[in-house]
Amino acid sequence: MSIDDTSTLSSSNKPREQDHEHENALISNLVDRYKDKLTTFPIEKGCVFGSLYMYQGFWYLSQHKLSIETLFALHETFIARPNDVYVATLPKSGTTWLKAIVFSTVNRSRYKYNCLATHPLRVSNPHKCCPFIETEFYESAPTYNDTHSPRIFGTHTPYTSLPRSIIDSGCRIIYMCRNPKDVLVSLFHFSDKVREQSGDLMKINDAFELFSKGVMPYGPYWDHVKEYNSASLERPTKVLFLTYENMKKDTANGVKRIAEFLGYPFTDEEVDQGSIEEIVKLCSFESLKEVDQKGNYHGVPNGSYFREGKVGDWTNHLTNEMCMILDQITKEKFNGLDILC
Ligand code: PAP
Repeated sequence: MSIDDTSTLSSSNKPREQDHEHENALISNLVDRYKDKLTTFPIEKGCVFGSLYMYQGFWYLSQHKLSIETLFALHETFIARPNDVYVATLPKSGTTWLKAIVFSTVNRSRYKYNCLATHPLRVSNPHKCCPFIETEFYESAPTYNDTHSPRIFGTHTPYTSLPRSIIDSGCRIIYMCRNPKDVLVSLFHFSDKVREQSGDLMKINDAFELFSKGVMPYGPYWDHVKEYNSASLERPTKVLFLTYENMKKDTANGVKRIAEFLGYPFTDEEVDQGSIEEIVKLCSFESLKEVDQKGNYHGVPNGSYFREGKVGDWTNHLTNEMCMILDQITKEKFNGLDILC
């Protein structure tokens, strides 16, 4: 299958039966390989797909594609290339949006805007355009990374636990963080969507309790954000630190910064032709949500990745007490750091 065949890609948004079987076989194999190692790790009830295990200070799912087992396997096998680009986030911090922006910015001369209808982001979820390092591991079908350079990957893995070659080969990493209260609310709704079929819905109080203890996939929230923030201060040409809130405030400026950081600055001619605005529009919440209606991504129900897409929706879901507690934790953990706007 050619990765540029958009008709095939469009249908590949829906996972095929044989893909599931292939993935399940690989997951079982890894679970079996690392099961003894896991017995020594702290374990907690998770809020999305089952239990979480603590490794190197962070919580991971198990028996899943984005899991502790996959991380171990990546540590053994993953080889980064110096020109790779990594989009790093905590879940629900704007991963899908950032992937879309990076993909369309880097590939803007490959996919011309006069062919917008066939642009990969008009037929596929951004997760399909920029696979997670963890899911790439399971892919049986080709991805854009097989034919495009630079390769663009997503990852939720904390900075210190990234496969060593990502740091050593000097790859560029773009990190986006989001206000913890919006992350909690977004995660809560996402987990409800995923749990809907089983009827095992979670209460916001329970989600809050877990989140404030740091228990979420790849959490604690504060430690994850702090690690990437400090890496961006130590290695500013290699790690760019962005916030969801600033991106919302001025998306065009964010796109410009990303392009410059990655070494793909917009020319004056491109700016005059409205190239930046085209990318902002192509990656807008409305545009990505419309494409998402056409199929689901890896079995997650339609619409799960595109709910409100706003700053401050926490005001509609969290009690005053919850907000005060989260604000206090954030103040203590981010003490003296210029992280959230
Ligand atoms: P993931 O980590 O599971 O991939 P991620 O994309 O990080 O999820 O987060 C989803 C959030 O980003 C959703 O937030 P909400 O629940 O508060 O609505 C989603 O709406 C938001 N989002 C997705 N695409 C965009 C976009 N283009 N612009 C702004 N927000 C977006």
